Amino acid sequence: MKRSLAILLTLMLVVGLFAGCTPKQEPAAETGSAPAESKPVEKRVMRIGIGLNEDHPQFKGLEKFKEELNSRVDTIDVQLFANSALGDDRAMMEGLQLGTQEGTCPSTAPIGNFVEEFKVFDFPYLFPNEAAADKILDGEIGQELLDSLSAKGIKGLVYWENGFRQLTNRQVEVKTPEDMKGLKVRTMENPIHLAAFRAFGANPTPMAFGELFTALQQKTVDGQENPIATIYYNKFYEVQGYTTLTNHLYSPFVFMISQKFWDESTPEEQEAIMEAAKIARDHERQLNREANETLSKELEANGMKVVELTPEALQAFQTKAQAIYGEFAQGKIAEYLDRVQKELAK
Ligand code: KDG
Repeated sequence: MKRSLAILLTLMLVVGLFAGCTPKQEPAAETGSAPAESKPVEKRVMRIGIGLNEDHPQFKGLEKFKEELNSRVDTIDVQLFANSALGDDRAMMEGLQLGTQEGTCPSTAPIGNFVEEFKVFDFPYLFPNEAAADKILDGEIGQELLDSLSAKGIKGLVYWENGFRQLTNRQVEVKTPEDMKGLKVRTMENPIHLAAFRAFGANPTPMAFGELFTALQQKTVDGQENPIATIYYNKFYEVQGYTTLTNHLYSPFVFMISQKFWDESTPEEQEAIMEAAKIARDHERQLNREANETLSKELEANGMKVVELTPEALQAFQTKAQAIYGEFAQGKIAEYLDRVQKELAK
């Protein structure tokens, strides 16, 4: 009797113990299905690479993107790579197509090698100011072009800003196109840029951004052209003597990810990616505009001479630029150019 009472008490104790250890379960859904097991969240990696360095507003924009995305979803692990660590603009776009990386933010210049119509943004002196550029890029024309990337395996999210490009060189105080005669200038890999610099009188050569500083240092090229923020943050003043404020081209960035990554994202993730990309765009544009406005003085403080063009000299550059429009405004590019110019004229 005593023994069976002991067994009974032990059994009650064991059952009681187990009941205490079992995690509380939510009541099963009304459909009667089993309660969902809590699995650790599996994160997908989103590797984003750029050519510029960590000090540049572009990288700050990517950090903002990461922060905003993380605050919305916890399923994406954003990893950032600066300084062409994943390759140059063109190689990184190919990386999106091949699936070796998920995101990048190139200038529009190399994008024309993937989708011809993008070359509409490469005509010098097209946009008069940033506000006009924002209107076109964030409007219908900009969106159509972003959408055209999907056929190439790329999801164009939004436009960020590289900005108005300026000429730098080692040895000549360039005040007019005549001063550029024979100057060996690195440009991005784009036929319209090359033609524009030939029209200005220079001897242009395309080169990946990652090779540029060394090429300037070793005098393989005499000069290059980029917005003030890049000239400053990449310390081109260490190897260049002059900046001429030519403002010859407004250069947009396109923040893009692989179409595959986008398609594999849930609607909630897609919404979060778009929201974060837009917040980061506004942040990046603001930082970049501040940098482009204020850093000329810093270039001078670092020993560079910054040259402002007279209205006549600016006109001379614009006239030479205009002369190449006809050669490149063909087919679809011409259609887009016409639409952009009409929109700008409004
Ligand atoms: O991260 C962007 C850079 O890779 C590149 O687009 C910068 O304007 C640029 C250039 O001159 O190559």
